[in-house]
Amino acid sequence: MATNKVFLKFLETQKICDETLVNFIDESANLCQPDKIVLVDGSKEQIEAFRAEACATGELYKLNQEILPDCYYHKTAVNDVARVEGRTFICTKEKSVVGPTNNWMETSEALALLNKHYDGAMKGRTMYIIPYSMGPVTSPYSKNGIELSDSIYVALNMAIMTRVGMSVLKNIETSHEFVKGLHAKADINEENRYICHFPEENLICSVNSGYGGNVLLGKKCFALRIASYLGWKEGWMAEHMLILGIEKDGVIRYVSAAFPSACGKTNLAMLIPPEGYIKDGYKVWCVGDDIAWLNIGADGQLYAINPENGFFGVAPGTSMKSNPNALISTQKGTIFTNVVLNKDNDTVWWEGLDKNPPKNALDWYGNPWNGEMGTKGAHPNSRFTAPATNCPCVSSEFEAPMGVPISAIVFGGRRAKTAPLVYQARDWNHGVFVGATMASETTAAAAGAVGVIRRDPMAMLPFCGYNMGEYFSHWVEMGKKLGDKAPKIFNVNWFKTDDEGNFIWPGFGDNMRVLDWIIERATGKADAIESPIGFQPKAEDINIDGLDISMDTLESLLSVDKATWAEEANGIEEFFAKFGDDLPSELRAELETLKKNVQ
Ligand code: GTP
Ligand code: SPV
Ligand code: MN
Repeated sequence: MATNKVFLKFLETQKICDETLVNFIDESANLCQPDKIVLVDGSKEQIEAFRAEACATGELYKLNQEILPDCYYHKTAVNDVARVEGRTFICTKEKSVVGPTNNWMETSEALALLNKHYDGAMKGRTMYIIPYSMGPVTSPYSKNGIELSDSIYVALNMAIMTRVGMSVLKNIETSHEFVKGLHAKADINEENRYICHFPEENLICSVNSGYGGNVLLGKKCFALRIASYLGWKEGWMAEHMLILGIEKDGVIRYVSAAFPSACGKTNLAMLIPPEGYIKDGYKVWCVGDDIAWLNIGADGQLYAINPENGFFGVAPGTSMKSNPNALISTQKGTIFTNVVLNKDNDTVWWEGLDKNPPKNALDWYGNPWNGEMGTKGAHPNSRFTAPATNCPCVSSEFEAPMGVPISAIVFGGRRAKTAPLVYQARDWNHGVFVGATMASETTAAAAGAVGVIRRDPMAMLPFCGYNMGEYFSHWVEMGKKLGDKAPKIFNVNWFKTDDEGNFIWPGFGDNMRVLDWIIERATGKADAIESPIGFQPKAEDINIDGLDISMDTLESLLSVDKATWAEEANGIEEFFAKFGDDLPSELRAELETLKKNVQ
């Protein structure tokens, strides 16, 4: 109580008086009872002090500062290494608001339950007040958040992933708008873990976790679940999409792409084109690797901003070969979570980094480990938190307040068989259908079984903050507003496998070959043939120069098997049935067309 009063006085001296803000801090502190309250001002000095403190308590481990300057290592609890979809809730007054794909709790019931877990949860701990902006502080599309957290790891991660500091507090003093977030680690008990979103109250509550997507509340909780709801109400869209610029002949065109978690967004966003393409002057610029906020600009086109300021990327598989831009981004100012710690030189390692695993290391459990043990050293969902400005191919438009104009939207997932390498939707509504019927094999990014096919519309199944049927309608409405200025919509699949289960398409940098066709189509330059599921390239229109792939293999990558797609249509029909009358008639009509086309 006393701490609280002192802190509120301090806020007053800083001219921070927004009533909602002061009450939120006051009430949360009264409830959680921290010993100390600290305002995160975003200054270099404070970050440095936090790092030192976190190292002193063992929450962070300082890595070799000569090899990895300003880099630190962190390990989460063994039961707390991924998002927990089963314990993620959208809380509203009426259940109908959240629809059939979300876990629901009634607002006041959820608050009562959470309050029990928050009660005294910060005793003996420090509560960090983290003012952050999703999007460049000067952008009219950006939004403010305040996260109260008792984790110094969260404070340090938020300072990489978002724009943190006093300018945000000043913004709140004038706009009086912000999303409230309260996070308490409590005792990391998974039975009592709750990630709750209250879109009607602009509130996020997280308890009993210390892992990434569950606790960095600006990311999935705000920038997708709460923001998708706000976008629905306000006429814009928050999507699980990377944003990249493709430079060709001195012109840069922008593409946004939605793939489910751990399905290749970070990799595509930082792609390095194959040699022949580089010679021809192609270059890829990264605007964002995970989330896009899409608004219709004054000229009627769709514009994207990346609300984030860093990358929370999957470590395993990241190498100088697969994604040099991502790896270089992690060489300074980065926090590594649940990777291997090399005790010989205080550096980090993970599966797929190189062929030289350390000899004397600790695995992600913290147990002695070396590459000969036959077990995995890094958790498959181990991550790096790296500043976006580290990225060698970061776009010059990264801070652009109005964002970048989008020429094409791409959907995709992990499908071993059904989906071809690429196809284009016939028009916007067909594109919405293509996104709405996306399916993918599950990955380690969420707790639960891996490799199971599930429908994941627009890669938003775990992230849509309201009824997904309404969400589909919102997409249809956005298309009406965009009219002939709407981006063209495509679907890709890098993950088709042969009978032995090997990926057929080389992927990574070679995905440029597919993006090339997409851009040509989006700008009306390339030809296409009509297939039962949409437009497709002629095999000779995908450049395979320098690839170890035959024309026959390429044709099989592009092939669409009617019988398989007839089965797919049945699966879609079953999935759509979930939404009852909330499914827009436009999508029902598209399903009928598909069924006819694959007969
Ligand atoms: P989130 O951060 O969870 O949203 O993941 P993401 O979509 O950004 O996925 P990311 O780019 O981190 O890739 C995840 C995994 O997919 C890594 O193991 C990559 O090596 C692998 N991957 C990415 N692109 C390709 C590709 O083109 N082909 C193949 N075969 N694998 C890929
Ligand atoms: C994802 O799972 O899609 C991620 C990682 O980007 S997390 O921030 O944990 O959601
Ligand atoms: Mn993601």
